[in-house]
Amino acid sequence: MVAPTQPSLRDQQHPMIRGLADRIEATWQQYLDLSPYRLPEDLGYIEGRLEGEKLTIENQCYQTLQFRKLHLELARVGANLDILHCVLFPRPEYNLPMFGCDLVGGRGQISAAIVDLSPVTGALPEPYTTALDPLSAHTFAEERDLPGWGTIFSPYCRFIRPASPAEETAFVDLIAAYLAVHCQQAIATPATPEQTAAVLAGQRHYCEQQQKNDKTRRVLEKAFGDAWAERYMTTVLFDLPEA
Ligand code: 18B
Repeated sequence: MVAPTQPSLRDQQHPMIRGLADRIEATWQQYLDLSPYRLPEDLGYIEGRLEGEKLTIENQCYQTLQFRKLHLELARVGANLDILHCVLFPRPEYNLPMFGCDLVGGRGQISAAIVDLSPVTGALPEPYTTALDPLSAHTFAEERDLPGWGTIFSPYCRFIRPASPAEETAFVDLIAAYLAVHCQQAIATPATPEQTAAVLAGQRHYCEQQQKNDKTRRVLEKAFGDAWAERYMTTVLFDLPEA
């Protein structure tokens, strides 16, 4: 056995990304019983080049009883672009929403911070909305508009450009609160095998919409080429569950 390389990328990343990565892991550890999840051999730690700059990607994946895949990805392009991407894919026997968040920044400024719990069959369950309602009172100076493909997001989706370190901290707290609500609900939700087909169809739609994010695709295409970007988006970032 070769010892896994220690995650080191986050030590170089924007403090908001570092802080959120630590909070996500702590929240997972607090609520869930994590088992390892194997990514395709060559896709755990990746290095490429984007316009002469080094692109580094570090993936961390787990699974649990309720989740097929918990994915935390840190990426850095040279010193210019820092990314945190996190998605939780429920097993289709559990009718749970998709947790997703993305932080994108460069040159010391986070430009995009987004979090959502996106339902895949109808609306978010009532215990979710009851827990999330009080969180919507917190406002931020710069709210951003969702792109056209963002029809998958719930009314609780938040998309901002943080205006200060205080807003960065507040948004990390908000993301951690969404994640804690989700973990608590997930471990309290029984399996509903009769809804598996509907959940699968909803997750497939979610992934297909996310694959339309041209900004993500462009970064990957420029560093690794079109075919690699397509493979990465469809097998690591937003893999469609098998029917
Ligand atoms: N994403 N993001 O994860 N993306 O993965 N992301 C950008 O300031 C990457 C998710 C989302 O306005 C930008 O405009 C790369 C999840 C939305 O058109 C860049 C990876 C969600 C936008 C990247 C990555 C999500 C967005 C532009 C793989 C939500 C705005 C930054 C490591 C749950 C899109 C900016 C728009 C933006 C790149 C959302 C560069 C490479 C899970 C809505």
